[in-house]
Amino acid sequence: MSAFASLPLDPLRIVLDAGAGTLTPEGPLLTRRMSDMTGAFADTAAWRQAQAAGDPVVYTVASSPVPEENRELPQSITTIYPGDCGGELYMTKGHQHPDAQGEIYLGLSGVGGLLMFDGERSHWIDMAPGVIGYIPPGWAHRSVNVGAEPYRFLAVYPGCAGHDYDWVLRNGMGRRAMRAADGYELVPFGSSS
Ligand code: M6P
Ligand code: ZN
Repeated sequence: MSAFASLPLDPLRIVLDAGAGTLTPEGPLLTRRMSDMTGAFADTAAWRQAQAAGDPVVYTVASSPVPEENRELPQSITTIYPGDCGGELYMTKGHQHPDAQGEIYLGLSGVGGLLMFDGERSHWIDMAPGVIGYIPPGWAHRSVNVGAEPYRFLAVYPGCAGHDYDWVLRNGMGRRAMRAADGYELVPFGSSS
């Protein structure tokens, strides 16, 4: 259970600032550094080196106060910074919903990709401001910054969905997004070149 007020929440007016990447009123703010990305990047030597060289922030997640509770509909803004680790573009850890539920992402600024994997098939959606990426139930999802500016998107998801990170560590994501001369290149998950 979350630390928030008893259910149901009262109606709420929430202001989205796409430039600042904030939702007001604010809920929890999560900061994920390189050291929080265990098992995510293929090149573990580059991953260790990045931790030693300042442990940079890879992405942040700013949430509204709507709690992750059954029947609620939480929202968050994720900001993924530009960069790569051993050529693999900065990305979220990625997760599967233990309670198979859909989710939508809306691109706010920068350019990115929404990588989905159902255990057999992978699917990539190019994301930009104004693009909605729909994640159907049963598809694990990871977001990637493919540009030179921060990539930022709004997520809206059922509060009962949950986050299973081990699923991604066990099953992978089907493909990896690598830096390429003309932006990015998707390669098989087992390969990093
Ligand atoms: C989006 C939503 C959140 C998620 C966040 C970061 O904002 O899907 O539920 O937490 O992205 O992704 P991850 O949890 O995989 O690090
Ligand atoms: Zn999700």
